[in-house]
Amino acid sequence: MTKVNKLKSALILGVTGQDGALLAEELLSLGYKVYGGFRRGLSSKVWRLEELGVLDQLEMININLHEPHQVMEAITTIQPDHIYHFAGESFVSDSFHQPYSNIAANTVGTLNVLEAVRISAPDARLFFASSSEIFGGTEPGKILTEESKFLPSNPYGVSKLAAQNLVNIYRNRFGVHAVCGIMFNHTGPLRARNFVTRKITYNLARLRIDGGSAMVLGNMEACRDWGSAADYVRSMPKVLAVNAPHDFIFATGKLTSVKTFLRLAAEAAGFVPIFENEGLSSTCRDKPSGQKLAEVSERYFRVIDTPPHVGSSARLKKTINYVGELTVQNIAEEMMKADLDRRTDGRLNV
Ligand code: G4F
Repeated sequence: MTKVNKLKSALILGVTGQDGALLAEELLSLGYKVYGGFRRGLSSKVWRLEELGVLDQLEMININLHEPHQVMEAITTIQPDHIYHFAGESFVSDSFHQPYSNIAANTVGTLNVLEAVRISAPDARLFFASSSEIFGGTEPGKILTEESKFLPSNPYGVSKLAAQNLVNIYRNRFGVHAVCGIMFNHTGPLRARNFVTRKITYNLARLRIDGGSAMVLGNMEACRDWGSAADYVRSMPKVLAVNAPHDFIFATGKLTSVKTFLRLAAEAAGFVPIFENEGLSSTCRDKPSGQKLAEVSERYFRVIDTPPHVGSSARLKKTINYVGELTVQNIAEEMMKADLDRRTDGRLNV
């Protein structure tokens, strides 16, 4: 690891994921020396960094957040000005099957980062990616704010809330400059395929170009406040530049159903989607060809699905003048284009 003194430096934990890769690109464009933390063997896939053309500009560091000494050593050596912590488990429904690893990755991992900052890089500024899952089923029908009650409804939400509480304690008790971004669902072309938006665009590209069987979804009526990962990530360095650390909701305030996202993406792929039947019998077809695009199976329904909720980014707007640029329709179109291009180029494993 080489420390370059004249540049501002940033360490991104979880650099191979959607947000990590986008932020790496953003920070490089802002002139930062960027260290990319990744966990070898678990999330060492670098396709996003390659697609963005930034991999060779990063200094990649293997850091297992479960190992306090590794975290401490990396942070002590690099002495980053900024640390962005995205590493951990992010697939909500897995957290019911692997609650221990969820809590270990998301809560204990964050504790190890906080301890390393407190002890060996007390001047570093830390951004922690928390989640709207900390709200669970709280205050139905209301627009959620940073002051809303936290009531997680799955182990993932609990792991993020515990980590967020730790961040708050380190900020208030030890003076660590730490910010939590309470991230509502955000997506874009670099989303992993297990999340529903990318599952949809990946499969629509397959159906458009190669044909084959319809994709199988869970609850098409489920709704989320979907924002643009690129919009959110671009504002993170601005949030860290603010001298008073705080927690901030990143949200659009608008709900969209899985069905609507499917319709927008299918239209962007050149289909004319029509929906038939209800519930488990729901299907989506292309009207002119009759090709079946999607059907529903109980297999993808969740034991407990977090109810729809929307967030207010008023604090973010007020503090850094945040304005999201992309609508859900823009996002669906961008994702669809990326997946059609990848399939045309034979890049299917991303
Ligand atoms: O895309 P999803 O898996 O994302 P989910 O559960 O909202 O979690 C994401 O957002 C959270 C923040 O709000 C993050 F904390 C978390 O790390 C992650 O980034 O599911 C979205 C909705 C759910 O209601 C789900 O039940 O889509 C519904 N859905 C319907 N069919 C499906 C499917 N989800 C998936 N993954 N696959 C389906 O076939």
